[in-house]
Amino acid sequence: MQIACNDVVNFTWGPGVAHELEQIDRYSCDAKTIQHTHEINTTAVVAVVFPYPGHYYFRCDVGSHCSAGKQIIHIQVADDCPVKNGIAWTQVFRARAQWPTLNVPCGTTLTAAWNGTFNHEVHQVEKDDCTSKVLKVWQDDATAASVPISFSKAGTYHFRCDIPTHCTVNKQRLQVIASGSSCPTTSTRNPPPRRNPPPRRNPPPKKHHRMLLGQEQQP
Ligand SMILES: [Cu+2]
Repeated sequence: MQIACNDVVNFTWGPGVAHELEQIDRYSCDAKTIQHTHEINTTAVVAVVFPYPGHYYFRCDVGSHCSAGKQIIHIQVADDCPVKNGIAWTQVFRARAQWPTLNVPCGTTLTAAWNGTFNHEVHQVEKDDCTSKVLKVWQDDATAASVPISFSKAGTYHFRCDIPTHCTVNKQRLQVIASGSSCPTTSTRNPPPRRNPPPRRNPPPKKHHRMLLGQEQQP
């Protein structure tokens, strides 16, 4: 399915058989779940707005609904966004749509922006929910804002608006996964090999030696 940037897709089912909606990392019934978009329910209308170009995959994880029932979908979002890398809480007000998890390459800067009737916030939080601990306040209560958020390291990041009901009712939360070859590989990058200094008859005074070491560690 091909859609334009900022289009809203409504996933609907019921009443009757229970389904759920999970965003997955590739088009396969064995793929990894990256977001529980909607928990199991017999009736649902799940609106999802797509503010960032790329490929998105969803499936129903109930029984054999994916494998036998073919309840799996690939959504391609065109690169025609009015604001490049822009994400606006105002978009999720439409149809009370929620955002899918955005997969971005390291080095991406997303700009959370709004300007209008309602105040919003951008809080970076511990988990993809409405209650977990706030780790960083990018923007507090404001009618207008333009907040660039850069993703320089690989990882999973969670954001939400903490204005009452904006997360719980209006789905103002966002999960971003930064990955790819442009991510710094801090855990595997070894420091340059250090040669042993040649033996010295008279070592320099200790204070001086420490200063040299300090300079050596500068990048
Ligand atoms: Cu809000």
